[in-house]
Amino acid sequence: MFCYQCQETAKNTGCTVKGVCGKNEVVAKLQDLLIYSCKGIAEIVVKGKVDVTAISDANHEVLNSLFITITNANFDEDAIEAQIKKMMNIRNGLKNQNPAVDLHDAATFTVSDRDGMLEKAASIGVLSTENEDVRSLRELVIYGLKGMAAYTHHALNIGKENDDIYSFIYEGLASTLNDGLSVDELVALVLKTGEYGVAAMALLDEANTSKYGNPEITQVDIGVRNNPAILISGHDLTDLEQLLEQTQGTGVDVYTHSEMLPAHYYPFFKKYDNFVGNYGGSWWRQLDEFGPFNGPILFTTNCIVPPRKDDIRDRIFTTGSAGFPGCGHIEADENGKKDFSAIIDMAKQLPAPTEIETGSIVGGFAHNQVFALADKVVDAVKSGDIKKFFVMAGCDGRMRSREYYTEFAEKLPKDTVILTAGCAKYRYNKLPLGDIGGIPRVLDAGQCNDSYSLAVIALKLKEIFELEDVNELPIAYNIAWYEQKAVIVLLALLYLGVKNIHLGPTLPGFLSPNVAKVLVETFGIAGIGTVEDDIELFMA
Ligand code: SF4
Ligand code: SF3
Repeated sequence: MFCYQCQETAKNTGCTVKGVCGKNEVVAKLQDLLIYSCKGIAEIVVKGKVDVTAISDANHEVLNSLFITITNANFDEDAIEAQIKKMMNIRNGLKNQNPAVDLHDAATFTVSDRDGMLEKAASIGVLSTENEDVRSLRELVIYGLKGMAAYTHHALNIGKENDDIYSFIYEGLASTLNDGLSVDELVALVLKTGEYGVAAMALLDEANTSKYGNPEITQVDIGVRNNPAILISGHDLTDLEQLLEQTQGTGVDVYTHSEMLPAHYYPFFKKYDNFVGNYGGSWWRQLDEFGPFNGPILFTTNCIVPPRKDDIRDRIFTTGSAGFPGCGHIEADENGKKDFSAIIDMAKQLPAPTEIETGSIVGGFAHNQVFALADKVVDAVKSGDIKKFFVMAGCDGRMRSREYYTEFAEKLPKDTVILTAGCAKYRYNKLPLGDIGGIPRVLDAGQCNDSYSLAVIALKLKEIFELEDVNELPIAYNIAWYEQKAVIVLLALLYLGVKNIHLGPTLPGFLSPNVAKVLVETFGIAGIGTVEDDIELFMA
């Protein structure tokens, strides 16, 4: 196996024996082949000039397949094998209807069983692209597409689609098979991926806010009540909605975990009185925190940490693109309805959660809420009460070096405000950082996709302050990344013209020295240093 798609990749060069995430060789290879089958479908669509509005099944399953391969989303060999077979059927059907000449092997290969899949996978993985710069750029596009697919999939679950995004996903996937593209053309493709990343995040924002209302300032309880309960993790709000509907009147409470926390900020979910609060911290603490939670846990997406067999595995369920062998998986019916009764029945048999912390956290500062406070914010900037904003969005992870972000938040001057989104927030969202004239010093917009809100806020401030360039604003970007959704967030920011983004705790292992150089020279991308040096640099 070879995988270097996430921040925790072994030695920052690549996992080759087993993933640091827990992904084994079989899963890694099957995921490679799943991506390869998506590339084959894309080749047929692009070369055959297929109308994407006529192939919704392919569109949806390509999203699902890309999502399955995101770090910590799906570890289930059987589920991935079944998905490969599904994609090959879709591919063969498309090929029959849209004959095109000169198709790449990805569009024509055949395998019939697991052994054949693993044998095929060995020759089509990341390392099959020999030139390290081409490989780096191709993978940068693929990882961006994975993040884009995840966000587009959530929007789809709410019934919102954008055919231009599908067209671009096919274009991007197919381009990674094209040996005729120059490095410059691949760099342009990377930026175009960012452009569609903006479109995907805008689509999801529209889907979420049209269905669930605009996030608003909310105090979220982090303690517990004395009822049996279900913990819901991941990013999919439609799963949460269905779970809340089905738990009404059962005596079972629902708590959010990790990236599901921002659901509390939406007006829609406030009507459920069994929607209690948030339990625990970010994803990588789950093996310690799921024990005392006592009840079942539902993963709607990443990040799953492989659970011990004898301990919490029986209480873990997955749905959607997520999966883990031996855990119950809840499938949707043809109308998207999911039956969570098995989880609810299990919850009723188990004790209430054990309290691991008390108090509350505040959030809900997505674009609409911040616009409502715009006068206050602008006044604070003009008076000098707020000197600088720090966008500290992205992912959290288990590396010790991420303590940097907690320390950075603690040591920032008191006249600065952190704008956050994604699970990166857990490094500082429970610190007593105070407020500036009633504006909290940590403004949480929501999930990682709500980084879109932070970009919208920046563009609005640029307009209010009548600036030419978004980089003239007193906003610094110190972003933490882990998986591929952070890659699309980064590419989206680059597309919007944001310069001098600092990315940590390490620069991606998949950036070759030459590609890293392009990003540094063109966009001012930099890594992180020490807290003191970085604060000095940012405040200068
Ligand atoms: Fe390694 Fe990350 Fe790939 Fe897992 S997802 S195998 S940790 S690079
Ligand atoms: Fe976190 Fe996995 Fe990326 Fe949506 S839950 S941000 S790491």
